[in-house]
Amino acid sequence: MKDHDNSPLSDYIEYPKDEMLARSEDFLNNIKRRHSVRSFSDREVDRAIIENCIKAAGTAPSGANHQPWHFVAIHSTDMKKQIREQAEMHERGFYEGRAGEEWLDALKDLGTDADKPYLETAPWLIAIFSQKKGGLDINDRNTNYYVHESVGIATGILITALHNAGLVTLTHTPKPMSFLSKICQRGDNERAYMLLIAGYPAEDATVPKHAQIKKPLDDIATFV
Ligand code: IYR
Repeated sequence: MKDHDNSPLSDYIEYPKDEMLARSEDFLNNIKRRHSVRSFSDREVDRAIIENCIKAAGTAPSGANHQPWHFVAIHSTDMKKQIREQAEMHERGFYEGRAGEEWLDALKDLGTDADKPYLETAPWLIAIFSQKKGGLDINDRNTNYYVHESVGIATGILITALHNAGLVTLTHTPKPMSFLSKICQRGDNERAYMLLIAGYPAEDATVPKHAQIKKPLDDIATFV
């Protein structure tokens, strides 16, 4: 790569080793408090907070830096109502048979069902779309690469940013999700990837015990 195509890494911060360890511990302790929450308060959350979290998601690495994502931040009562109606309709089909016995068994400790009142209660729903074609310019229609990976990373950063701001989230993937494209009026180039619910937790919010069991390091990592 030509030198003049790069600029110095001027915003890197090197922390002293002990501070680095302390920061890694602090982050771990903080992110351990992230839970998927299924009962939301209707308290309002400023749009500026959601904007910052989406901007944070937009810094994610992506294939060829095409940034193959679009976030629709939904505050509209009418759109939330439509989304709830459609999601519950599909989820009823899922829970009443389409899921199959093994899948329903895997979900039983989470206590989920087809009722999704939080889709209307929470102040914000963020519909995440992946883009088949794109590029740096909004009008580009070049091939996108590693779309699923890229949008997954951006979504992870979004969830982390929302948690860091002091909000709770739920990742929701109604099946099928194509109704989201229609309600959000997204074109053929985009595919619904996930719906994030974001807001304050309800005062009586709970977290399933099952969801709090995280695999120990030895089960998730190998150091060689
Ligand atoms: N989409 C359904 C079912 C569901 C599936 C999985 I995998 C989960 O981890 C949780 C729920 C729902 O939202 O209820």
